[in-house]
Amino acid sequence: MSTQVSEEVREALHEGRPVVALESTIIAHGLPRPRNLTVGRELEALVRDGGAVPATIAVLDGVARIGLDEAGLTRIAEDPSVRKLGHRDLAPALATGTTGATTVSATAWLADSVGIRVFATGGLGGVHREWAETQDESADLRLLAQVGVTVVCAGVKSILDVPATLQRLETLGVTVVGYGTDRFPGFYLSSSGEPVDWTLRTPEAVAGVMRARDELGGPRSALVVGNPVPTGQQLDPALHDRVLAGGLAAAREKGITGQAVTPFLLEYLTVHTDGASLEANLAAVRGNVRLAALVAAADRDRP
Ligand code: PSU
Ligand code: MN
Repeated sequence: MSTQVSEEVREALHEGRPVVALESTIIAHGLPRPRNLTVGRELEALVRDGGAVPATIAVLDGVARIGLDEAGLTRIAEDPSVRKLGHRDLAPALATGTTGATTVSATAWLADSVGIRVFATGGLGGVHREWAETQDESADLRLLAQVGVTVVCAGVKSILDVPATLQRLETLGVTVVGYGTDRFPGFYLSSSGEPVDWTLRTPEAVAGVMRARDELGGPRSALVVGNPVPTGQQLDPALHDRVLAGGLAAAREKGITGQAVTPFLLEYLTVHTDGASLEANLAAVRGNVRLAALVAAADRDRP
């Protein structure tokens, strides 16, 4: 079969225990080696600490795996030939026996297809700042308009055009809430400065929205929970703006396009902030994974 759910995840789903999906592109293409493998393991441990079962998702030799074992996770982290797979890449990857890491769009799709309701990541893809020239908008957005998962994220990556991305999410009918904030988080920064229409303050409140959506029925779309990185752990906003401007200019100069843009900018920021952006990124992801586990547990506890 082209999709394989690990035994642990399958049993948890069957017994109605909480499961949290984790994406693998952040491991393969979003974080530097060898730290990425440590982080991959740490994120799974954080899900377990929160009382849920982690389901890291990737494609290994043409098989979509929901729940990776240690060997699978190591391969995704260490093998430089691992491809980056968006949702549209899944069928060709499966048909050709390819190994690849899944982005938010591919992970959300696969998670949803096996009944996983909660997913944690760092920051969503979105509308790129050069959209008028390149029409580069992450496939994450449109896919999130089609699956019923709850995505806990620290907003969208601040390398993007945040207001345009929020506008697209509105157009696509994707529900966006702030967790403990009335501002949309700014990934490396606690706030993007942009407002959100709804604020929720507890995992139970998020689970309540999930339940209300289930009861409403109608077209499926994701619930985006914007969970800010704690202000004490955010990247210095002035440093962020300065280095990001340099990174965008470098990407333009080098003619970096398509799937390569996001990994290029993430790495540029890590190098040119002496690793400070990486620490902020990790703090954001850890917070999201912890919250996702609590939300998944609250969702399972519902009356
Ligand atoms: N969040 C992170 N690091 C990442 C990503 C998200 O903290 O590397 C990845 C996600 O997999 C997301 C992808 O789906 O970047 C977006 O890439 P693109 O802009 O090419 O769609
Ligand atoms: Mn893109």
